Formats: sequence, C-alpha cells, structure tokens
Amino acid sequence: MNLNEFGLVPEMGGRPGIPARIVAQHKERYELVCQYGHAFARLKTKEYYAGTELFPTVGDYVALQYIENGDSQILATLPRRSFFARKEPGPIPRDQAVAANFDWVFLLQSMNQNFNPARLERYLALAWQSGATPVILLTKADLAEDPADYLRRAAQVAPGVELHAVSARTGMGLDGLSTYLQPGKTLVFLGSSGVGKSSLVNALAGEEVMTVSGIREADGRGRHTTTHRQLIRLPGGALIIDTPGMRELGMAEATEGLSETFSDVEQYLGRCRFRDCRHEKEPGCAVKAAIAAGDLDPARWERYRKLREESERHGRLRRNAKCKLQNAK
Ligand SMILES: Nc1nc2c(ncn2[C@@H]2O[C@H](COP(=O)(O)OP(=O)(O)OP(=O)(O)O)[C@@H](O)[C@H]2O)c(=O)[nH]1
Ligand SMILES: [Mg+2]
Repeated sequence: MNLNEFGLVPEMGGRPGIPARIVAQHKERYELVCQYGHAFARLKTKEYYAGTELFPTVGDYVALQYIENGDSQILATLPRRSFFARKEPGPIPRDQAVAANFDWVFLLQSMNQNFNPARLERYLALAWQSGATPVILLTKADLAEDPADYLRRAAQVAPGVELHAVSARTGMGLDGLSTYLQPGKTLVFLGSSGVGKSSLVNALAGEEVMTVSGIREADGRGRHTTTHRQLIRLPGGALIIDTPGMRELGMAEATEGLSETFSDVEQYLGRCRFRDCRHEKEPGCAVKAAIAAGDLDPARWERYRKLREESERHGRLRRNAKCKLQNAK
C-alpha cells in the first residue's frame, strides 16, 4: 500500500521504524495504515510514559516498528501540522488532542434545536487555534423552512468563514464541498451528537461506512452513536475523521484562535484612552463607545470576554500544574 494515499507523510527526521498513520484508537490499541496495509499497534511504553512523546491521536503520523504476526509498536509521534485540542473534561487542567494533521475543520450544527451561534463561536476559536481552516456546515437543510435564515444567523458570528447548507438526506449542498474533498486532503468533522456527522460521511462515501441512529424526539439530542474517532478514505481519495459528538467543549488556551474568531471585536482593543482600560466604567473606552454607537453587539462582546477568561484561566492552571509536577521531580 502507498501511504501517500492517506495524506502527505511527514519526514521521519532520522527516527527508526517506518511511517504510519493512525486511523482509529481502541483504548490502548491503535489501528493504523502503513506500507504493508492495515495494522494494529501499541505504544512503546518507555518513550511514552517517560513523557518525551506526545500521545498519538487519530490522524497522527507515527514511527512504527512493524511486526508481521502481532501488534506492532509505536516508537514516536511525528510532528503535527495541525491539531484540535479541547480542555479535557474533568478536574485536571489538561488538553486533549481530538484529531491531528487535517487541512480543514468542519464544524457541524443542524437546522433544528441544535443550532446555537454562541456554541459556534466556541468551536470556531478552537478550530482557528488548530492551525487549519474552519468551515461551517449547517446540516439537515431539508428540515428547515428557510435555510438562508440559519446561514445568515451563523454568518453573524463567523466573519470570513465559509458556510454551507447541506442535507445528507436529499444530497443538497454536497456538490459545494468538492473544493475541500481533494485526494490526500484531510477533513475533521466536529459537532454535537445527532447533527449528522456520520450520515454525511456515508452520503459522501456513497455507502454505509459509519453507523447512524435516530435522535431523541423530545429534545432533538443525539444518542452518541459514534463512540470512537475514525479516519475514513473516500473513494475519491479525500480523508475524513469522523468523531463522536462532544458533550462539552471546554476551552483550551486559544489566544490566536480567539483573535481570529473575534477580529471584529478585538479591533476596538488598544483604542481606549487608558492603556489598562478594563472596558467597564472608564472614560474614553473604545469598546463602550462602539456598543453605544451600535457598531458592536454587547452580547457578542460579553461572550468574547467570557471565552477569553476561560481560555486564560485554563492556560494558567495548566502551567501551574506543570510547574508543580516539575518541582515534585
Ligand atoms: N432530516 C435529516 N435527517 C438527518 C440528516 N442527516 C442525518 N440525519 C439524521 O440524524 C440522526 C443522527 O445522525 P448521525 O449521522 O448518527 O449523527 P452524528 O452526528 O454522527 O451523531 P453521533 O455519532 O452521536 O455524534 C439520524 O437519525 C439521521 O438519519 C439530514 O440531512 N436530514
Ligand atoms: Mg456519528
């Protein structure tokens, strides 16, 4: 098998072993592709548990010691060109890499109760931070009386981001995705359970590669059908990472991602009379002036402020936790 069919393989940088790409993770066992085809592997514990290597995630390229009759061994994680991280759910201030080495982050929301522009802002900040380009897909367009209205409301919180209305059921809007679905390019699908991520993978693949199941009628929520991340190669050669719907998307540190997402808001920062303006009651505040003039939506300003606080807080806690660990050594 030619590994280039699974994307652009990075340099091995003199590492031992052969390159491979992770297509799925099942607890401690990884499924991957390499020049010999599909294989299963486990981490070489010495390197990984000594803390010198980043734990691989789906989409990662790794250096592999191939073993023909049994599990191969993952020796190292090769440098990533993009990765999507969120704050790991739970009390420990750690980041969790959801997927790696993709060209586009597709953020999916469906045209029903799931649609939520504030949640979209949160996803966008982390998506821009990933190093790849976000694209918004508003799914289940067949259910909406007026899909253009959803597109308009999403565009208000996503300046400069490409938006598409699609339906896996009718095929509407799928042609518009062909610019992204190029051979060797990788896309990751992210969004709540039930928005139709796997249905869209199936529609694009032209066959049922992922299991799909109905949403709960009462509140429109999904049933967490997809339980592990999976990299799928479409017949045309594009690669999609399908992910399980996320229950919560905790902010990782995303300073650049927030700047990109909220460039319309941040343009007012640094224009106040006082350099240390807190944008509360100070005279000459450019933010308050923009709100008063109707140029800046006060609700968007508040959401920006909250996300930034969350991002900075997580960064602080994470660094402190690291310092403590280092001191304890
Ligand atoms: N009407 C309509 N229903 C859709 C569409 N796409 C998906 N659905 C339905 O939405 C439900 C959930 O679809 P899935 O593809 O399993 O959703 P998912 O995002 O993969 O969910 P998780 O795997 O739980 O994260 C299923 O009943 C699908 O048939 C669409 O375009 N139109
Ligand atoms: Mg799914």
